[in-house]
Amino acid sequence: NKKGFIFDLDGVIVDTAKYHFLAWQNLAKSIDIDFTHEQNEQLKGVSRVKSLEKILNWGNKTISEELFTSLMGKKNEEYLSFIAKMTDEEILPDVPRVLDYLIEKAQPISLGSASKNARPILEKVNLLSKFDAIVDGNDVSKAKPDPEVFLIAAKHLNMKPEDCIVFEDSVAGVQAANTANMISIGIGEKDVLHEADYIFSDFTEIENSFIEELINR
Ligand code: B16
Ligand code: MG
Repeated sequence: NKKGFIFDLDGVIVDTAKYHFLAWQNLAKSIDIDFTHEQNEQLKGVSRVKSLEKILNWGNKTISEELFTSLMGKKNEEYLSFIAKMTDEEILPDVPRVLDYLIEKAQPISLGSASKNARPILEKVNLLSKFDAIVDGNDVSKAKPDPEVFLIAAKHLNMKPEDCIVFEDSVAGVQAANTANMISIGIGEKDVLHEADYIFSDFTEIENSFIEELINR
């Protein structure tokens, strides 16, 4: 038995949301916009362009295209400077255990992330080699909740969408998985991710016996 296992990156494999937050906060400050932790929550799973559009909207600001492009570049530069210092200690609890169990059971594994920085991050935390396919922000034209990223991942794994299982921490990502006709597993809070087929706080709650059930579904 084989299933396609698809993992989101930020908030599922590593907690890079804190770095996105710092970089967006500094950017907002530089153009006199207040940016809160609650607002940052709403940027989870949202692409870089869409995130900046939202921040400008919240701050009631319109800016020139040139400034928009330069702010995006600055945000990413600062974000990359945080990423550069990452180590495998920043992998979220029990993620390696689940990945290794899937590898032991010869299950195909893909990344399905909105981030354009997915590869360097996986390299930094030494997980790149565990994936059979990487689908990220460089491969898609439509952002989550559009199912494109997960459908491309299924194709790369040679699996039918209904035989794929998605791990996601964002509402948009859970919706994308559901629309793709995949099994959605929310990683995070029950009241936020209630649309998911299954919800866990983190991977420490996901036992190998549950993975085994998913494989044999
Ligand atoms: P980048 P995911 C998403 O990654 C993040 O959750 C989101 O906050 C970020 O804006 C987006 O990637 C784009 O990231 O600026 O690195 O291209 O959760 O889909 O893995
Ligand atoms: Mg995420």
